[in-house]
Amino acid sequence: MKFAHLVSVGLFALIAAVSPAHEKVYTAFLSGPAEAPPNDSLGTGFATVTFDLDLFTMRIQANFSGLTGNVTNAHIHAATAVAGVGTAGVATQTPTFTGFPAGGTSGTYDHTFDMTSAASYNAAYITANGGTISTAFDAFELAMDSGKAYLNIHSTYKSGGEIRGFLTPIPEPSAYGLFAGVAGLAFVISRRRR
Ligand SMILES: [Cu+2]
Repeated sequence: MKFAHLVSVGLFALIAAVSPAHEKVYTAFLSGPAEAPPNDSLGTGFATVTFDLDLFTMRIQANFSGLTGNVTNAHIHAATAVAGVGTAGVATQTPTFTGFPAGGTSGTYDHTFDMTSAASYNAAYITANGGTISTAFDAFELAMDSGKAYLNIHSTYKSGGEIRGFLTPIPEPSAYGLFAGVAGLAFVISRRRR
């Protein structure tokens, strides 16, 4: 085996060892004008949702501030008919995410849900999407991938939702970039050794 081959095999092994779990990440900015119908809330928020498709978990990280009303509940609605607009029923745990900060106008949240548990879904969502947790998760993932799911924070000011945002997928780190880098390094090493 040539030295350059050894280097590339070693780098590939290193990349495999350090590459993250099989994750999909989605983010959303939350606001009143993004609600349906839009409202005049000056509150804002940001949410990050991470699926771990090896562990079948969903981590929800959110922060929000400046709401007009006090938070009553929060969850993800899906799937709207068209990406980025309209309304849909609740897909995730009802009436609200476990431990979501209620009663105030600001807060932070970080919780990981077991998506193999029926409790992580709205029961009606499972029923409407194939009747099993597996089919419900597939439908939910598709809705998230296609921009048809939104995180909604309800409050005493707007019971239908004071701030919300449609979750959109964050592109995964480019595997091609890593491959190109390794191939380029191997090429340079092989030339230097000629
Ligand atoms: Cu809601």
